[in-house]
Amino acid sequence: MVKYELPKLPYAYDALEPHIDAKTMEIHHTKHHQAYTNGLNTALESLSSELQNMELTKLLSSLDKVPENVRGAVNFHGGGYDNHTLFWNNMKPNGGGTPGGKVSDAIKSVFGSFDTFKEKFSKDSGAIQGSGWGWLAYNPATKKVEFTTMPNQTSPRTKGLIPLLGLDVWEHAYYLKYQNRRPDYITAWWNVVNWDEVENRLSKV
Ligand code: MN3
Repeated sequence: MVKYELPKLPYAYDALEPHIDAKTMEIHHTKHHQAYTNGLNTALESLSSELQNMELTKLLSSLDKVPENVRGAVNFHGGGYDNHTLFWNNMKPNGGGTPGGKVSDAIKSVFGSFDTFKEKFSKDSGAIQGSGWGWLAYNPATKKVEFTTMPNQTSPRTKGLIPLLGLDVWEHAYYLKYQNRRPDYITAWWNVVNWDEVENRLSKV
């Protein structure tokens, strides 16, 4: 059976300063993401070998095939594993700005303008009650991008969507630096968005 391992960060813990502080990054990666990794490995132990060997992205979009007694654990820890792997890579030092290429076109065709999209993404992610994520995702059914929020660690893949850009708004992602000021964290986060990675993901759908 595949044993998932905590992926390495593509940059140093302090690389996203001052927008996201080093201590938050270190704890988020070595404690939280590690916990989802461990939880996923434990959940997989009770699955059939067919499901154990399925790619995680496929497994998350096929949760109906997972026995009910372990489905919640796969949804939570598998989603947490995949979401955070995406998250680290959709940030980079000196990121931000506006996207170009296909991402820009896709956003404008749905939201009208990048600014309208950014405002909606920020506002609706900020309004998530409790823990969750804001996502820009590609919908293969409509062949368009869309914005969606997801609760806790539930992956957009569970709705048949392909995640392009995710924002973790769990308190563990910002509390040390921003305390209760989630909107300030979101405003700062736009400065580290890695649009090249988003373009890369969209080009593969
Ligand atoms: Mn997190």
